[in-house]
Amino acid sequence: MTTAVIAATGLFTPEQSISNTELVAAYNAYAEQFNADHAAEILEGDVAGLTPSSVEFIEKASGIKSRFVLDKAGVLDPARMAPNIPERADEDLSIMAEMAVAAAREAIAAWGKPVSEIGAVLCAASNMPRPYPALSIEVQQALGIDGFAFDMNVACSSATFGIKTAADFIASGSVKAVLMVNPEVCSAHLNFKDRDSHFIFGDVATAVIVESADQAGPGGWDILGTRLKTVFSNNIRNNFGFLNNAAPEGIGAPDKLFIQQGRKVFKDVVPMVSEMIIGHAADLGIDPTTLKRMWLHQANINMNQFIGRKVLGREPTPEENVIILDDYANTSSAGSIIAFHLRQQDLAAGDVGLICSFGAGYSAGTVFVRKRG
Ligand code: CO8
Repeated sequence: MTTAVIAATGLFTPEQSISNTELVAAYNAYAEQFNADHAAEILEGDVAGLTPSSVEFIEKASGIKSRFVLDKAGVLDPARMAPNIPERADEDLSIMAEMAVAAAREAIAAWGKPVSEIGAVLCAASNMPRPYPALSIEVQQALGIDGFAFDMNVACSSATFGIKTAADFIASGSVKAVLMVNPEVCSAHLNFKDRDSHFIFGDVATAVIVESADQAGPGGWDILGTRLKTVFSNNIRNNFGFLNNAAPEGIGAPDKLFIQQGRKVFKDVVPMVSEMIIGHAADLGIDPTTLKRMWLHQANINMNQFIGRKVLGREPTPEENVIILDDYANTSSAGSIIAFHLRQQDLAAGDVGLICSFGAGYSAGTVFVRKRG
């Protein structure tokens, strides 16, 4: 069986960002206006008044301080509370393909090989802009890649599912190299009018090149093992879809955006992921306490610290358990890949680390990697 290597990664970060202070000011202005507009109904008890959001709560509950977005003005406009991302003509590169291509170009440059060596493109992300043509095929075309492409969606776990799919293609001999991209425009699916979740997500794109070990040059990371798990749950859900057009209630209800029972997610997912990591490590003959680095999904700092402690059996150092969600917020599938992309250069050949995702579905993926010489 041919083993696979993570040969290169790339990252696209939007230029605009929103601090917690800016986000909370916009939400509170919206809430104040809502309460003024509904003063009589609120007094009668027919409508629930909105309570202000707070910077202190957001930072303590999530660890998030800031998030990158495609459109700051729309999100911070209390009369809009959503990004304004103009639709593009069908002939033009779509915004998500543009983000993915930018991340992919960085990965391809780092890889240093021609795109003719790539046999497949996977677009693995939480939300696709349309059912068809597949976004991955648009990216494939924009980069001039032959072969085939398809989209896959496993919410926040999409990237690890994509890496495993790529590694399995390589193991079976289908292709020699795969480009996987993770464009995430989470701001377009987040309900900025919902105090409980308005702070959670940001926009970004990542790219990963997975290549056959028998042709890979020096550098990169050997994939030692991949494991996936899914367990159905309604605790994170988004009902947006083409059937909304056919339903009497139509598009635009709050459940057509991201909704979650955050506490339940926390309680269900932390033990599931900790056990999965420890079990997978044991099956690979890896002592998890010796892991040099963990690049976990970036949803919530308390969640990551809990999982880190469970896996390492002690308090991990900030170097061991990488946190980038303070700057990026939750970027769904891209989070663990941003962490991996930004915080790996200092490790030595032979060091073993873990890329791990978890999220809606529920879904979780573990990818153990060893730095190559
Ligand atoms: N400001 C001030 N107070 C607040 C706020 C706020 N913004 N929000 C809530 N509060 C209050 C609540 O009202 C509550 O008050 P009280 O005790 O008086 O009732 C109190 O704070 C505590 O509220 P919670 O119990 O909700 O707070 P938590 O400590 O549980 O923290 C979190 C909330 C941060 C959401 C936390 O539960 C969490 O992070 N959970 C895990 C979430 C997670 O990982 N979800 C995965 C989502 S990722 C995914 O897979 C989806 C993919 C789709 C991506 C694209 C979509 C955009």
